[in-house]
Amino acid sequence: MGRSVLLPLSVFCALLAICVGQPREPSSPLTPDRVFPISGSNGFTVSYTLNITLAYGAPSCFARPVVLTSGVFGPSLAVNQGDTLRVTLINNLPATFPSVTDGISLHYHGLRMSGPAAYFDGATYVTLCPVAPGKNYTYEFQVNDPPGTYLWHDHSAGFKGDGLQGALIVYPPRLPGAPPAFPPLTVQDLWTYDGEHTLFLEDWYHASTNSLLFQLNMPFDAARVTNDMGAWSWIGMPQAILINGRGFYGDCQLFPGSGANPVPPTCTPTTFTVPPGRSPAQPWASNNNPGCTHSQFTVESGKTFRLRLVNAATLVFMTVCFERHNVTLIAADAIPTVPVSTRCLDINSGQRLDVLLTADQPPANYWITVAPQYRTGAPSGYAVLNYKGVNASTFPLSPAPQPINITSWGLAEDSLVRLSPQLLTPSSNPAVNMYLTDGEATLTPPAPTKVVLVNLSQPLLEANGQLRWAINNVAMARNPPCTSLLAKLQRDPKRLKRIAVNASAANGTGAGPFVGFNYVRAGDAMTVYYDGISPAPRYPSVGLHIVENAGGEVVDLVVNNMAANSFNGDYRPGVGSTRTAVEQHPMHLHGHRFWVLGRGSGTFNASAHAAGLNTVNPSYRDTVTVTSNGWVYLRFRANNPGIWPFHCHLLPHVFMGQQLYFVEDVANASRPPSTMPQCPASCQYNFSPYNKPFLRAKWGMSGWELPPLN
Ligand SMILES: *[C@@H]1O[C@H](CO)[C@@H](O)[C@H](O)[C@H]1NC(C)=O
Ligand SMILES: *[C@@H]1O[C@H](CO)[C@@H](O)[C@H](O)[C@H]1NC(C)=O
Ligand SMILES: *[C@@H]1O[C@H](CO)[C@@H](O)[C@H](O)[C@H]1NC(C)=O
Ligand SMILES: *[C@@H]1O[C@H](CO)[C@@H](O)[C@H](O)[C@H]1NC(C)=O
Ligand SMILES: *[C@@H]1O[C@H](CO)[C@@H](O)[C@H](O)[C@H]1NC(C)=O
Ligand SMILES: *[C@@H]1O[C@H](CO)[C@@H](O)[C@H](O)[C@H]1NC(C)=O
Ligand SMILES: *[C@@H]1O[C@H](CO)[C@@H](O)[C@H](O)[C@H]1NC(C)=O
Ligand SMILES: *[C@@H]1O[C@H](CO)[C@@H](O)[C@H](O)[C@H]1NC(C)=O
Ligand SMILES: *[C@@H]1O[C@H](CO)[C@@H](O)[C@H](O)[C@H]1NC(C)=O
Ligand SMILES: CC(=O)N[C@H]1CO[C@H](CO)[C@@H](O)[C@@H]1O
Ligand SMILES: [Cu+2]
Repeated sequence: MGRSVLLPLSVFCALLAICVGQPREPSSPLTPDRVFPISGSNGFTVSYTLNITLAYGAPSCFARPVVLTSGVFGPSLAVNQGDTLRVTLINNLPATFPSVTDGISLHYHGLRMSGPAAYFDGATYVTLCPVAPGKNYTYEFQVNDPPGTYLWHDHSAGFKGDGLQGALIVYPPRLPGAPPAFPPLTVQDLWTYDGEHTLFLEDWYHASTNSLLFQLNMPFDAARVTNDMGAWSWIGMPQAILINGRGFYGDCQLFPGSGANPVPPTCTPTTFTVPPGRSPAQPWASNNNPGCTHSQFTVESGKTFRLRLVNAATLVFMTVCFERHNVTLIAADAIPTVPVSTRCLDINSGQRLDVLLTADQPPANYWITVAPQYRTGAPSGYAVLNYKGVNASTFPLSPAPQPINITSWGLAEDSLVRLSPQLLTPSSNPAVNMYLTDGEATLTPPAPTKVVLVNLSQPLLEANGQLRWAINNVAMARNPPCTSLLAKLQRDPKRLKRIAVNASAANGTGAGPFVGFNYVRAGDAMTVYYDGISPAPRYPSVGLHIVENAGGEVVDLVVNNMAANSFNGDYRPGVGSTRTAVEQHPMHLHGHRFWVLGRGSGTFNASAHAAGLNTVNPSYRDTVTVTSNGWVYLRFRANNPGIWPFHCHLLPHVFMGQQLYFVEDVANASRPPSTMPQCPASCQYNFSPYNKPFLRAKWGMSGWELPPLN
């Protein structure tokens, strides 16, 4: 019987005077650096109403349409462990905004979402249908996850790249029987610190995310471009890195190009052009916004602060550096680690790192630099670490650190991220036990019961010349089928297995026009490749890629990151054999945390690599980087009935098919919630042809940054 605290964001806006009110143009909807503590405890319900609207904002100093959440750009949500989180989502996006008819669906990244919560995990059509424009829906579930730093974001269309995301912080449980207090009295954490800041890191484009993503469906093979099909176009580099909703695009004058700062950061407003298709008549297509600024994080001399780093990027891998301050890593994806003292940390999209920073340098302003990695030409981000008493508006006296001189971690540094020893032996300490929420006495990896091997590649579909990302040669459309798959399988667990197509049946010859394109089995709207029923397809295929886990299995998941054209991945004579590129992927698993037993280069080879796996104190997290041409060896317990996507967290990559679903013990899944969002009459999946008639029909002539249609 919990008491309920209703916390509309607008109340916090009023209290803290940090949110924007009525959107105006040009305006700068800012993500405040704020983590608001919420009075809640076991048995408490914490409610948020998230009113999703479109406004004009200039987080990077360039005004464009942005998605706001109750008037705020990317607000943080917070609960105490054991609280029930109730989120009422109201979709007030205009029906003409690109892809908004696909609806909104919220994912709570890193949370286990077990039992009835499985339906609120947010991968559209896997768990629930999305919330259509003009509709609302309430997600409600208990949060029993380890205290730490998580994030929430849209998991339907591309809206998270337009601002529909924020940090999600789980605080320790409230002390049982403690009197009401604000902030609540909680179980003592493993660390003590004097204050905290959240650094929410994003990359930011000046065109809406869906208008960029949809061009990935046009033919990559130039020979397939017809009068009615535009050519494939990569989303390109972001225009800015945002730190708590503030970036430096157009502010190059802050970095004088000579003297103290010989190499200005990449921010080149002179080369910026109005995005294709955006009407020059739209008034916000202007360049500089003099009101914009950078984020500042104030610390007090001699005190220690917890910094919560969240990489919520669409694309960019980041290295975060602190000028003249080493920070101590204390947690990765919320799980406590062996402390590591370092000046810079690597953080990939979907990952979170918690660090302690002690303000032990002479009082001044210092740079916090976010350097992009693996994407030459991507911009960098800057914020200021400000000592209290020092004018926060002045820049540090030292030149801004140059991203080109900031190197990413190698595998050796990365292997320093290890489980804290406190979690490896049974304990009666409540501060330790609040991290042991996955049903185990310790976080020591158990012995495996099965191995799943998957290969990543980037095939070109012969049917239509589309470029895809595939796992075991299967590229998966993002939104199949047009209903809640989990509700369907809960009623009929064997359904997918019954309709599964033996993958070898979709292999083709490599010569015909339809190789690898939506081989549809009569009577069902999708192709299903069921791991274990047959070998992986010999030729690139499109369909559902399912791996079934029985309850209680311990799954070893080995991922090889292979050349683009592996597995007959490019049919073009001559050209195809040269398309051997690889790139890194941050792979995220829903509903679980996994042990990262090992990483290396090349493909995993048991006789060479098995002995080197760390089964003693590997990191335990939910998002891991698979390096270019590398492998990663993961282990997780299949103890969470539901359907759990395993996918790359780079939005264009998952859009192009880089995911599979673990169908786990669905016979033991909970029944669906009593109310579910209404599913659309028909669903348009992201592997549609996206020719000009389709685009016109989908968006009309709304003028929202469509590619030119002629
Ligand atoms: C949502 O925000 C819009 C725009 O500010 C406003 O018109 C509408 O009344 C809000 N809806 C709710 C339920 O608060
Ligand atoms: C949600 O939608 C229902 C049905 O249209 C409506 O009655 C209710 O007022 C809406 N709630 C909010 C918070 O907008
Ligand atoms: C600071 O971090 C660097 C690595 O970035 C490390 O080599 C050095 O030992 C650290 N210094 C201290 C005092 O821990
Ligand atoms: C702080 O610095 C800004 C920018 O240099 C300046 O405009 C402002 O006057 C300074 N404030 C104080 C209190 O010195
Ligand atoms: C970056 O590194 C290069 C070569 O190591 C050096 O010449 C240059 O001064 C460095 N630049 C900065 C801004 O530190
Ligand atoms: C993955 O690649 C490895 C190395 O080439 C190969 O041995 C294995 O058969 C492949 N697995 C699948 C499912 O394609
Ligand atoms: C797939 O192959 C297996 C073994 O060859 C066979 O038993 C099964 O009937 C096939 N399933 C389908 C759907 O073709
Ligand atoms: C795997 O490793 C063993 C032992 O190092 C080596 O003999 C073998 O050639 C390797 N296999 C492949 C496919 O590279
Ligand atoms: C459901 O879970 C129980 C125990 O948790 C297990 O014994 C049973 O096999 C599971 N059912 C299925 C269909 O996997
Ligand atoms: C659809 C198709 O071409 N299927 C072929 C896949 O490969 C097997 C074995 O080579 C053939 O028997 C199928 O006809
Ligand atoms: Cu990827």
